[in-house]
Amino acid sequence: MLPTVVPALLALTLSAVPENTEATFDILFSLTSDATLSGQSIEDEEVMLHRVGALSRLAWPGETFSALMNDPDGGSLHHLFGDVDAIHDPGLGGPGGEFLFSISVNEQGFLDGDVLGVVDGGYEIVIAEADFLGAAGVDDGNLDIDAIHRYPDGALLFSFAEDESSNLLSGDTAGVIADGDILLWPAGTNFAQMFLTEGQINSLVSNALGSSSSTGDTKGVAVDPFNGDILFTVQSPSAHDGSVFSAGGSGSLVSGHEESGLGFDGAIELDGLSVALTTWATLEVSDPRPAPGSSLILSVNGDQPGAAYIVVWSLSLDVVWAWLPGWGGATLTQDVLFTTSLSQAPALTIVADGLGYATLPLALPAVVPAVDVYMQAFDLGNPHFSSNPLVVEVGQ
Ligand SMILES: [Ca+2]
Ligand SMILES: [Ca+2]
Ligand SMILES: [Ca+2]
Repeated sequence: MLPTVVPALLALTLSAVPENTEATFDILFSLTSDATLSGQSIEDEEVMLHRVGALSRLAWPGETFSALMNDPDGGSLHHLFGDVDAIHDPGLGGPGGEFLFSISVNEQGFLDGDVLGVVDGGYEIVIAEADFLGAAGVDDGNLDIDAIHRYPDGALLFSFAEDESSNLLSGDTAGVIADGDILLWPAGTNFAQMFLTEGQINSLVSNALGSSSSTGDTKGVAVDPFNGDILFTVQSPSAHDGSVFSAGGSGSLVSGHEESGLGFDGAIELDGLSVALTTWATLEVSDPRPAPGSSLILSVNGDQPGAAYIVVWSLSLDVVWAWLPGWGGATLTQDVLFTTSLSQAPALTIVADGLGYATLPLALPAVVPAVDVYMQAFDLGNPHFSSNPLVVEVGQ
């Protein structure tokens, strides 16, 4: 479906706050800053899932991002991205739904203006910062992507993290693409175009909240999977910088995905937004770098009460991943640890409670070698077969 700007948008005036029906889609989001959720620390590089009426839960723990980094330093510890500031779930059949994202600073050879993708064995650059520079006419050689949505035909919605001067495009100010603007890059073309300016987004949010608002940076963009409406998050006002807005209805809050409904212990701001099209039970670890003799807890948090999971271990991620339902790939190398963990399947099997939550406490021996242990959980009884992989860096 090709996006179009509702013509009435261009002549918005303040009107009654629209009545909203609750969203029937789940969202993925990332935070601008670390926060706590029911006492659990959530980091700004992690990606959360929210279903209307439920607490948010982790979808992409930091230990999954670092596992996929595949130890590029050659050192003992995996690099963990400082912050993820743009996310998109295309809902395809590959690993992580063929998840796309951007980071907020240049790290490990990746640029903050690159769009990265999860592929067999790790990450690849799907759209390079240099391509955005050309498509948007940004001539200072540097930009930071902070919002992305890719349509099935390849057309891309995106936003910048900072204002950029352009020799091709203008938003509300001639020759300037503002950080609040959303651009459209049609499929198969060389150039992007202005799609929604920051001023238009101000009007949408003002209409949604029934009060005049200056939204600043647009920090996330997505598309309603049922009606094609543009969804977005903004930097301001602070009471709603953790809320999802829709361009539908001349501007509306997405009911059920407001900041107050996401379940965090305090105020939050979202810097990445996607509709969640890929679903899996998430494997987490209480301590990603446990010391010898310490204890840790593995947990699987999904939406399948009573499901039985087997947690399988390996010393490395394989280079080629077999497709599986759920997270989307069987990532573990079938080495000696893999075989050993399978042979101990009864001890590594855990059953989810009525909320779909299962835990496996582990006590490490007092003497263990420094080793990376990769883990993935598999549910033999339901279609959400594979969890995300993660890495636990023992004794390091
Ligand atoms: Ca983030
Ligand atoms: Ca970025
Ligand atoms: Ca932006």
